[in-house]
Amino acid sequence: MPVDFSGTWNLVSNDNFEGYMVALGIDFATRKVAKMLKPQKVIKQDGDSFYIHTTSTFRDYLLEFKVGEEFDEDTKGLDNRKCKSLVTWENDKLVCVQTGEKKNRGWTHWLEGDDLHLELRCENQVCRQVFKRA
Ligand code: VLP
Repeated sequence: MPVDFSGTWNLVSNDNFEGYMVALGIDFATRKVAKMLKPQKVIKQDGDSFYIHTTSTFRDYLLEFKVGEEFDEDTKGLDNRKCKSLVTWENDKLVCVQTGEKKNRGWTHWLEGDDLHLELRCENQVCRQVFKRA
């Protein structure tokens, strides 16, 4: 296990979340609410098994997967699409490719100092989020 992402993490910055949401086709009213949120992530990691629960006052989203095993993802409560998702290690970075209707969709998590980073990608948009331990 290269790194351990386990913990409770609070969002502290969220660059271009708007562009990412537009790329996902999230409607204006939902974007208006969503961009005010300060989501928390609870990550439980047991080797290559992950539980990532993103919670907020508005919606929450649970993702469970094993690194290297493709799974069917239903982004219910987000953009409500289905995709085939695969998470792999790229050195100490956790990289997810979400294959489906949207081109170039995926995300990358990594640790930098005491911070958790998340890059969310969709089409030509990149959102960069930083979290600190709660
Ligand atoms: C949809 C886009 C906001 C905005 C509307 C609802 C859940 C990596 C990965 C694990 C994500 C988070 C994606 C957020 C996309 C919002 C509700 C916000 C709270 O995280 O940690 O799934 O994909």
